[in-house]
Amino acid sequence: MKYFNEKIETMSREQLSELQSERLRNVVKNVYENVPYYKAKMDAIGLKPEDIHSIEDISKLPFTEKHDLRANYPFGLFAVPKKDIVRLHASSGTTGKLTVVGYTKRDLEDWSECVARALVMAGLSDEDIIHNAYGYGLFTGGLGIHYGTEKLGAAIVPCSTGNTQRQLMLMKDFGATAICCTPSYATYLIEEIEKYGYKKEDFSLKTAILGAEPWTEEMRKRIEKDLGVDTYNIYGLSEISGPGVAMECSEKNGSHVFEDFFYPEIIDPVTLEPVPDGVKGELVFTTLNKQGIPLIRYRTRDITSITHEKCKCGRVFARISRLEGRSDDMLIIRGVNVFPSQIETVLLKLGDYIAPQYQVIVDRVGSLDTIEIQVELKDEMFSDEIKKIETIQKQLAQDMQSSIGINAKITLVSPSSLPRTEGKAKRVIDKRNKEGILC
Ligand code: DLL
Repeated sequence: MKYFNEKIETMSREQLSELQSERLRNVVKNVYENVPYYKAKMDAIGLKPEDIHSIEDISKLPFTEKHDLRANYPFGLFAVPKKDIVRLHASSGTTGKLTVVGYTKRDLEDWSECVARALVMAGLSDEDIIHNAYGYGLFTGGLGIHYGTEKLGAAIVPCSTGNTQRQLMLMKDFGATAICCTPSYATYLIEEIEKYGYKKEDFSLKTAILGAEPWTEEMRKRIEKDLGVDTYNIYGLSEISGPGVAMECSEKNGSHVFEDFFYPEIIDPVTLEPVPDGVKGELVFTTLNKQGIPLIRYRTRDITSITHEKCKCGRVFARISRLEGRSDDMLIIRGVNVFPSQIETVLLKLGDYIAPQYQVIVDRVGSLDTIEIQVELKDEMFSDEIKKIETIQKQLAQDMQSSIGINAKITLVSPSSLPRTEGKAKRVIDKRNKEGILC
């Protein structure tokens, strides 16, 4: 099976553009008439729904931000009567109120369609058994993958998070052919496989669908080798739907955005102007078919670039590059901008010696920022002579300086000593902020 929905996924750019224009006109009219927040925002700039003729007019529309969702907590941005909402999800973030999203029956169908398309992009079909270790609950990961799998007709094992030993047993006994989880949970599973005396050959896994947090190509290589799977990057966010807003195809050269449902733009986060293809900026989405909570030009804070070049897989949809991180996760260390994913890239180049487990601690001493990177040694290195360990430490400090330009203290810690996670990893502790930014 090459496509889940060949007609849509391989339509021409012109047809797609027409569909987007028609849907944009509808969504703008809908929010103007049904969401007082949008009416007020459009009235304030003298914009009427009739001013939006085609998708090219999108830049006339105002942006929506996370704080707008919070300010309208819980249901203020919903565009349908409460009786039409059949599911609610929410994400917590690090501070403040929850961001709440509501779905109608059709929204859930569209979302499942996106996830089913995504699974097919990863080479899966109704023959597969999919072990789902994304959390079930208010987080969209678990239920999003669940219903997409059922839509595809594959079998879902709804494990959610927790009890890793039991998960391994089920994965082996049920012969799961694919796993869905965060990349950090995948690295944890690899450790646990060894710990419980299994070998990767005991499992039938061939594919891992990883996302919900930034991860690097170096991490991909590591997971593919140690788990013996082919990995695919899945992207999404609850405000827009959940997992399956964008997905990597077999070309693994960026992730296709399901543009018939979500219109992507990349803007300069300072000027708010669109940037050309290939240039990094902030990803912005307009939902084109959502009923529950349609969002206009939602600023995701995720930093990426986009290309509209035709992909060899035959899909029409534009591709976004691997996400470096969120603009709010960017650390500024003595004036140098650093994403945790850049640190990961440098660390994993010495992957023969260190495990893919690390934590970054940022602090301020006097008026100077300090950064400490704690990283675990591999088991076999731990008993090694001090001199060798010192060499690794020195090498990492030098690499951080030459690749990222930061003067970091490297602390090599013993295997399995850093906290593990079943969901999104908390890589950074920023002690400069009272509460600490966990990203
Ligand atoms: O993380 C939805 C999801 C579930 C995606 C399962 C993929 C798999 P939220 O909790 O709302 O939703 O968090 C959304 O997570 O804005 C990104 O910053 C980050 N994120 C999601 N996928 C990726 C990815 C889910 N593949 C936020 N790479 C987004 C990097 C990702 N960051």
